[in-house]
Amino acid sequence: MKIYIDGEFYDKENAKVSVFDHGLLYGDGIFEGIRFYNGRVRRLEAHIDRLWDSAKALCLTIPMTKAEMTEALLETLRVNGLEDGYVRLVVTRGVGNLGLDPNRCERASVIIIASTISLYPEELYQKGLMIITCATRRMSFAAMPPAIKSLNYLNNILAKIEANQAGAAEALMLNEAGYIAECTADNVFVVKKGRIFTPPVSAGSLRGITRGLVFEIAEELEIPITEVELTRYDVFTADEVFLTGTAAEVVPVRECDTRIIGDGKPGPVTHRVTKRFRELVRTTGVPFKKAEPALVGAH
Ligand code: PXG
Repeated sequence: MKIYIDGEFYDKENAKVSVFDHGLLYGDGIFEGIRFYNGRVRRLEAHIDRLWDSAKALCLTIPMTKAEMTEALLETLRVNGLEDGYVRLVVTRGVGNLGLDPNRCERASVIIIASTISLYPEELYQKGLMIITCATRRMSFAAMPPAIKSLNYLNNILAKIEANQAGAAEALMLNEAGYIAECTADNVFVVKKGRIFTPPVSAGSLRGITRGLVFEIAEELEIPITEVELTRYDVFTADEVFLTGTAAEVVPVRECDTRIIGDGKPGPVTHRVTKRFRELVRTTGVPFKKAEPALVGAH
């Protein structure tokens, strides 16, 4: 495994950051979790744009251009020789001193880690997840906008601990008004009478890249899709519920807070969306392999 740090590649054992990095000391930094399938990076441009938006919101200067970041990411995939997997882009505030002032950090650090990922076994995609509503509320956007994909995930981790304690796969997080925000690393979708509903990002969620893909797929398949405030009642009484995320992809929910969703089996809308999702990710996206020199110009 070769890990990119600030323009150099390091073996796993030697890939290290300073204990004075504010990413470690204060969670001051941002990241993206990106999937690649069949030698193609899924929605790379959208991930790079979201990284830059997170940086803008935090007054964090990324020390390279979007084109340079894209090339560094593709090069990391090439040197690691993977076809399918997960790549983590991290930008930390960089090395500073003890004291939270970001002005003391001279230069942000860029880290790129390519690996493999498998969140849930295939069985759960067939059967659906059991989830719970947790007591931990999604943090208010007035305090820390959940749209910033920051290195501070403690709000989500507190929720995940509740899910673990309940033996659930995920935790449904509500906002302070009691409306559904999202799960700990996934956006939430509800299907009722053939229509798809999902909370607006302003309810307290990340603007998920997979979420965006579901909007495109729904439009293509002519399934009506609407952003609307949702409550637990809407989840309990839904025909189908599914979650989306880079890691989870599109995953059905079977049960929430002991209520069985629909007839307890992943429904037809979830099936159609999942099928199209799986086709799209294998055939679209940014290819990262260089053509074999002998083949260049062969056709
Ligand atoms: N909400 C939150 C809070 C997330 O962290 C999503 C929704 C789904 O967004 P995307 O863009 O992935 O469709 C996320 C995504 C990890 C990991 O390693 C976390 C995410 C994605 C990939 C890996 O924990 N979070």
